[in-house]
Amino acid sequence: MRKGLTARPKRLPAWLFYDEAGSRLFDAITELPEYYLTRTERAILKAHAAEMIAQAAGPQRLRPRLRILELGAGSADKTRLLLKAATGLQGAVLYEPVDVSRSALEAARERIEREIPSVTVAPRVMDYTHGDGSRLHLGPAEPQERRMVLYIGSSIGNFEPHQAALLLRRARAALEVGDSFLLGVDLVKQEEVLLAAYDDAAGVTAAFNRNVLVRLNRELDAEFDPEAFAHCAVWNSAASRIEMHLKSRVAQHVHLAALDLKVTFAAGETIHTENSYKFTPGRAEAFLTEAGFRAEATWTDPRGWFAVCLGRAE
Ligand code: AVJ
Repeated sequence: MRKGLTARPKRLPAWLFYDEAGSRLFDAITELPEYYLTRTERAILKAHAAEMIAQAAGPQRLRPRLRILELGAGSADKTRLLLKAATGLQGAVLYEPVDVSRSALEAARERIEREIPSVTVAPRVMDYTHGDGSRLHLGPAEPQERRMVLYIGSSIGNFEPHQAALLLRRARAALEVGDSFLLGVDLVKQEEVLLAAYDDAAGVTAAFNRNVLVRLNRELDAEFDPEAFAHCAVWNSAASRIEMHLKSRVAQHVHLAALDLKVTFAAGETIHTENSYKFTPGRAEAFLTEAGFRAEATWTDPRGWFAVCLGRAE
């Protein structure tokens, strides 16, 4: 936090959003009329879950048992569509949701085991995003099993392209030939649509953005006045990303007692809080290919707003 708040321009990491209040605000965002991402991806999964599962399992005569692991599972709401399809194909399913939030995982486990009794949920509290270059430990699979890794929700859009590439390579290194990786990405579209999704009329995304200041107040004894910062969403077309910033409405000093730090803001100065990369068609497939997967299939919605791609470890 010290590094980011003393940098120019100032910045904070995007994982900071997801404390308990922030996770609740994010869930509220997914239901906003402007936030098309979740709704669109859910419709794609609803229409094609059985196909996705069958494709991951491979040709009928070779069909191994799928073991499904999800990176950044959160509340795993959309995942239930895939799990239901998997139970339709093979009966019992082992599902391993990975997330940094223990509370989200426990809620997901409780709900899934109640709603789909043939799924066994084995949650793993783990930060899969760090440990550059180090191995991703997925644990052993049984010899007759094939892994399917889910990375949906366009979570990969929060990474810089080189970090996204590294994460996919780490995932590939943790898999065996024949395993698969399902990647969900948000696509480039009209600027007005993108901007509205990150600056909704009800102000939920603004509250989500300002919540990082509320969190710093609580966890680092800081004295931010969240209302002294305006929520800004910007489309950076050169970088193909939506950026979120907090813009100081006035010149001010903010003290962070736990860091023994006083941060100075000029009027209009910003803190960069998030990048959300948007992909052109074919880009997600290229990422998978560069990481050692064969891009086998892509499913999209009628408007072409979101894509779900299946990569096979080669
Ligand atoms: C969870 C990273 C997919 O980038 O759309 C939502 C987070 N930020 N509104 C996204 C987010 C602002 C979201 N991801």
